[in-house]
Amino acid sequence: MFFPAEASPSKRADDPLALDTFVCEVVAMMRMVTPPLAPFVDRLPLPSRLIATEHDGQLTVRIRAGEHRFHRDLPASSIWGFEGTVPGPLIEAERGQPVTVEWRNELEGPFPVSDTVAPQPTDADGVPVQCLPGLSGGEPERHTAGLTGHTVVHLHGGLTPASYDGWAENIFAPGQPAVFHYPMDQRAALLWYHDHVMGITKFDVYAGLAGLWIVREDRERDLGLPEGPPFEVPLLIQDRNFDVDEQGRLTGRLVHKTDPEVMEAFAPFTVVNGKVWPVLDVQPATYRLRVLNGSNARTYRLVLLGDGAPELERITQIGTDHGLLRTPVPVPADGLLLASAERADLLVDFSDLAPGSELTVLNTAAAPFDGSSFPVADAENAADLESLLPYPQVLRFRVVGEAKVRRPIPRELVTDYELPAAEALARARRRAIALVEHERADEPSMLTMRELAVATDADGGPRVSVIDGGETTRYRVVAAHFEDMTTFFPMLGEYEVWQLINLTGDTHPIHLHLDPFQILARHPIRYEIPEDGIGDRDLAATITLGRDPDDELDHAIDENERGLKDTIRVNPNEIVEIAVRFTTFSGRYMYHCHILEHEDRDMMRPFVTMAPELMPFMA
Ligand SMILES: [Cu+2]
Repeated sequence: MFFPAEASPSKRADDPLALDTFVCEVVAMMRMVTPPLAPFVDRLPLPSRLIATEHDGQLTVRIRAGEHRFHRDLPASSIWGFEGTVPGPLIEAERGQPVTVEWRNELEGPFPVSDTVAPQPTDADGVPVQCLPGLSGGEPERHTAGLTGHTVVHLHGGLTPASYDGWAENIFAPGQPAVFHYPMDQRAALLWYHDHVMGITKFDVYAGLAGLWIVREDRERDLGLPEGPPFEVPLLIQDRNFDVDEQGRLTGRLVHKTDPEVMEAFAPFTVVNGKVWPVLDVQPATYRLRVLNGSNARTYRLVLLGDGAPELERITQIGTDHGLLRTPVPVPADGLLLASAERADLLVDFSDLAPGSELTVLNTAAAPFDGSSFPVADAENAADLESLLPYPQVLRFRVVGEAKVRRPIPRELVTDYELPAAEALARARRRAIALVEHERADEPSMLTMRELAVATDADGGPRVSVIDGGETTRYRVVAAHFEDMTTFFPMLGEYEVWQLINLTGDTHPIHLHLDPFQILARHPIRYEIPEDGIGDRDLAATITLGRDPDDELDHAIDENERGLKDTIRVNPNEIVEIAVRFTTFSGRYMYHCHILEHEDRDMMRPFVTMAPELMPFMA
């Protein structure tokens, strides 16, 4: 039985009103604990493989409408997908061997997702509407229904020339040709490709426009790491919701639902490689799992349980966003955190397990995610409606067969990166970006980035003051919205330090296009924003380095974050410092929050990478 922590009967017994509320909550929970779909009955599907070297590096991927069954007991859903499938094909490339993809847009309407804003955040029983299927009284948004299939493809994690990076405004209507060249001059890693259209990425990705892309190289083969089936398994994790008919039966139609209090869509059903709560038969052996969180907004904290007890020690993490870590690391003690767009390369040891053994992956992360922890020992009780986590189930492994193949895990994986030297950082250009939520009357908040520049005494207007011990730095806002003037012109080959200052209550996964970066620090902060301190362009705030006494987050850097990252979680009450260096391509790129509802509502900004020789000619 899952009781929400605050609904314990003992707290309420002497207060009849509270007892009423408690009974309601229990009734609501009872309704929720039996999922409307049976978990762990569908086999985990594996995406079809498209191996670039088998096609001389020349690929054609059709982008088209299709039908997809998310669960054996659901009717087929209409989707938009690469090759008409969910997820799209798994593209496999070799380091140093360029790949050309003709992204052939053959989309046709109608748009396959019902988008709605429910009129109330909870239903009559007090259940948050985002935990429930159906439109919850919301009207289908007509502008979304009218989408006709404009798209542009971004290869997330790709070191791609700007012309082929999928700039959000350079879009292709159905029938318009898009041939993109990917040099693949980059480390082996799990990348992913997805739609990136300005303002509607949240709908197009939700409709199905996402797929995995693996870059391979001999260095990994030399380490004896599993490659391909059956021992290497890609896992694309997303959350989805579906409509219901008048009898309350699930229809299979995809629903993107937000509500007046939560502008992100957190859907109740977890889908892995396109199936709700699937099961994978595994041999007693070591498996390599290539995991991506491809959800719009949901963060997962993945926990592995056998017989109800955590078995995280079976998992060794060997890689992150841009490939292998220097050495293998255990996953964090309370589970593997993956915010939207983060990846993990995992070795999981099933070799000592008897046939018939089962291990279950659960999610313990609340939504919206704010960095809060959840005890791993309590993972079976993670279901919590208020946390928009009605069903923690993700995936089950079932052991079959007798063969035992345990692979030794190399103690050293790679040596091709290290933290930049202190002297390079000391002379590095520093940039500061505040993440703010601008509340608006009668419409959803705008999540924005405020690019900051050090203010001089002559500058008027509001200020952002950052107090570090006895030293105060004062900033002014130089850019607020996506279409504002570009202010970041990093020079190729030179390190910069970017400070991401979170002045909101949520964790934001911040993604930089092009080269990977490394995390340097997470500094706890406390801050004050005066009333009306967040205007359309302005920002006034006083930020003090040091922990707020009420702040329960540890602001630690996890071991698995010390690799080459392209997406980093910036928690509430913290400044994340990253070392950024662009190395290859000059051009206009973007950085943004990877919560798609945030990215589409202005949490995105451009930067232009510059060849140093051209700088003298910049006006
Ligand atoms: Cu965000």
